[in-house]
Amino acid sequence: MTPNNVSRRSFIRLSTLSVATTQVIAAEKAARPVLQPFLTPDAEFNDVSRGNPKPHTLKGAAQIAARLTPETWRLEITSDPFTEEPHTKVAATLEKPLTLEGGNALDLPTLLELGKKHEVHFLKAMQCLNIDTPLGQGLWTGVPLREVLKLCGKMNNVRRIYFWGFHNNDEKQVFKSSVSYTQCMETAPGDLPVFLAYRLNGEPLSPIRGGPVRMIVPWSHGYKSIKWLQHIFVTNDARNNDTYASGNNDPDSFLKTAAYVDSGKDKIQAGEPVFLTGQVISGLSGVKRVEYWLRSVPAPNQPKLADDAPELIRAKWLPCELEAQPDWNSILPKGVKPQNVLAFDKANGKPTSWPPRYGMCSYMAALKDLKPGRYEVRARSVDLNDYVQPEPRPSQKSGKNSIQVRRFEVV
Ligand SMILES: Nc1nc2c(c(=O)[nH]1)N[C@H]1C(S)=C(S)[C@@H](COP(=O)(O)O)O[C@H]1N2
Ligand SMILES: [Mo]
Repeated sequence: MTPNNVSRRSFIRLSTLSVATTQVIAAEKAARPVLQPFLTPDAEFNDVSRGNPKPHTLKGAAQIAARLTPETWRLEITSDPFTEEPHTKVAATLEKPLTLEGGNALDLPTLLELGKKHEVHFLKAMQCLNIDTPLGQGLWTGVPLREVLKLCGKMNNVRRIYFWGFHNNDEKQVFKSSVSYTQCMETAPGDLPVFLAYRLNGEPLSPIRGGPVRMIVPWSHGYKSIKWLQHIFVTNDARNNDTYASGNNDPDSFLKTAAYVDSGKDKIQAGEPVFLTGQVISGLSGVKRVEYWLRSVPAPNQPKLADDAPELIRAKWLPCELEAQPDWNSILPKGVKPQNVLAFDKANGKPTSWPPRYGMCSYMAALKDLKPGRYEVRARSVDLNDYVQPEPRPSQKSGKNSIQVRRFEVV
């Protein structure tokens, strides 16, 4: 996939930028950087759904049979009888499993009722561990997993909690993920719980985004956020057997801090204003700044510089500007106060960091005084521990974060 999907770049939002507009020359005033919308409309997320047929394409009787309508949706919660020496001597148990067979599987009205007491709202950038474009960012609303598990009474000998969604009744299509018991039950101050989401940007979760109900694991790449959720399974097997583990990925990876570069025009008229734009995700280690490096390249097919090339490390990287925070009261869905969004300050109604924890925002830089010729521009993030992208985890198996580059020619 190429860096960034131009179809999503439909909003011109100079008004939210803190550019010193008085200083921009007349030519620059004519053109403005095009930024991604801060909240991605549901239909504009990039979709990486699996399944044959994909569950969200089911219609009518097939959708009802799959229990993927709000009326027919049911969630089962069961325990794993698994034991194995030497690590798993006893099996997990639930006092009151919820099953279709037992007639007590959880339905949507009951989940929404639970939401009246326990509802959480959280901004999250959805990003795949294997894709070099952020999929989108939403305000997700739902009920913490730990509150849902309480419906099953006492749990014993549970070390991991697995979840999966509708998979066409074909075991080969199961896509499952898990969190540890501790990750489900406890949340560090300022951190965020795993939850079952039923709304995105204030609207019921659509079929393509995983509705009626999807899991959201705030700190993780998308593979933990199971769509079309229908089954939760508690086990005493302490190993991580997520579907993504079989793809040689780190199945306990956290979102990585990384800057992503938007694509742009290949050819630019001399004198035309040029902006570098993109998005930066605030992963586990936060964002201190985003910086760019512009260089001229002699040949159109100049080989790509490695991310650890001495030239790149020694280069003069300049700061990019982060977009200003939006007006939260106008951007959040009706009825959601900024103070009530997790990771927002209760007193001032602003996120406790910018970009928000596990969220993203746009960045930009005006590239000035470009003479005719070929150029390359790169962006990289610097995290709150001063690690410069692609550090501290350059391995792609815990999330892509190679340094992205855009090439163009000034004619
Ligand atoms: N049931 C189910 N859930 C799933 C997947 C899937 O294939 N099936 N893919 C996961 C992966 S790998 C990612 S990156 C995200 C993508 O979420 P999106 O399609 O809403 O952008 O969904 C996750 N949830
Ligand atoms: Mo993914």
